[in-house]
Amino acid sequence: MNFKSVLSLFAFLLLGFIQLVSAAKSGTYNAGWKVTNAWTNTDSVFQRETGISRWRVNDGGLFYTYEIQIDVVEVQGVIGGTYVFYDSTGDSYNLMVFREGIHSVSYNSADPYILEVKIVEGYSRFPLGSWLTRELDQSEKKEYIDAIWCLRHLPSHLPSKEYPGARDRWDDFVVSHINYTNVIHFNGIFLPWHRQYLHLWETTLRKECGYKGTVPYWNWALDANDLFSSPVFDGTPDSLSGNGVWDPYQPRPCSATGSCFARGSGGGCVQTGPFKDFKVHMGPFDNSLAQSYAPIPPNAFDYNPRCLSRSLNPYFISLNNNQAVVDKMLAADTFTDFQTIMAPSDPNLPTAHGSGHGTVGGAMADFFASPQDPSFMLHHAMVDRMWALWQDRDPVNRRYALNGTTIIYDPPGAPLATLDSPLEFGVLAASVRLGEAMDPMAYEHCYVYT
Ligand SMILES: [Cu+2]
Repeated sequence: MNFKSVLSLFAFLLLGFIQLVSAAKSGTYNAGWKVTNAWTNTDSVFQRETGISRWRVNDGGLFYTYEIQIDVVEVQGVIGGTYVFYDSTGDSYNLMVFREGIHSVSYNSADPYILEVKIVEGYSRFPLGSWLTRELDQSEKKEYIDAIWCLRHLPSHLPSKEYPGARDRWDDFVVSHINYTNVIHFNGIFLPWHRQYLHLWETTLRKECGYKGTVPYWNWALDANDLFSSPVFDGTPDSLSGNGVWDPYQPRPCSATGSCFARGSGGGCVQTGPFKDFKVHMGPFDNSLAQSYAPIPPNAFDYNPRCLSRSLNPYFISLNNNQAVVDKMLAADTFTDFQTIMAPSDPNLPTAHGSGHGTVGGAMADFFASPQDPSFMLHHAMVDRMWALWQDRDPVNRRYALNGTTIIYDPPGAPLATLDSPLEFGVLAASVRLGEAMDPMAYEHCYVYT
């Protein structure tokens, strides 16, 4: 054994040792932390189970800030975990942990005494630009924006002869969505397919772009009354760019079956924010091509580079994505009632999902190629969040609740969606069973929403 291999054996043993002692256990633990400014050690059992060795709290007037020393990097084998702190009023505060060291969590509370700590294995998806719960800070927003730009600079995995429009890794996601549009919307496949798709996007950002965070979600309800001030679309460097410039000739938006709505406020190219020079490569598609049993549109993957267009449209968001709609959706008794508000099989009904696309307009309203807009994944993270929160309210009855078919608009006689229906993603990943995308904490999934 030479010196180098002795060294690597030593490193291996050391690594094994660190992993052995550094796994905290998922679960809920009594804390009973008094509000004190002095560093206070936890007892040895608490420390072993949670990885938290000491804490203190600063009373900052408006906010209390807990500083917590965490000596774990793993929660049951997954790198990263979410710690949820419950105060004595029942409010909770989340902390996502990727690294050992001192972490801080700030909040305002009528009674900041921490009663319990819950540890959840895996990642938490946080909102972008929400100030009500925890929001991404400036550097985290920049990390997400940089990570998705990174996909633009990685080569496509598709053959350029058959897919001339697929110029980079981002486009691989666009191609997958175009390919399956007629079998993954307005049906029983919709929610699980897009959950798995988000997961593939998130893991690709991590594996190929070194991204450490999660896909943020766009909390529409916070923007429903003032879309133009949305931190997601206000055009600042931390946003996902702003509105498109005014195009007087932009037609009114219409559904696939011909219902038309008020036009948006832009229609032209996005000229502000981090995506002002962003190019979309495929489409545009006529939404009427989305039909039951229809083939993929002709020349679907042709290269047609142009600017990112948008047409922010307050009409949709104010009606169908406001807090009352969110509350009603979460209070739905049955999956059918939930889907009636989120995404029923009839494309002419007002829906939260469709209205999110209509609110952004332009490329985001292109039924086939909407993942070309950087806000697509944030909108779908919110759709997924609504579904996950609704499921969590009654997991026994709702975790595997399904309805609908495997064909767009659920035409009579179409095969029903079941837990064994395959979800296909083309070049992005091998297919999975639909049942593998029903639980955010099972199979490949491991995340919670704030
Ligand atoms: Cu979609």
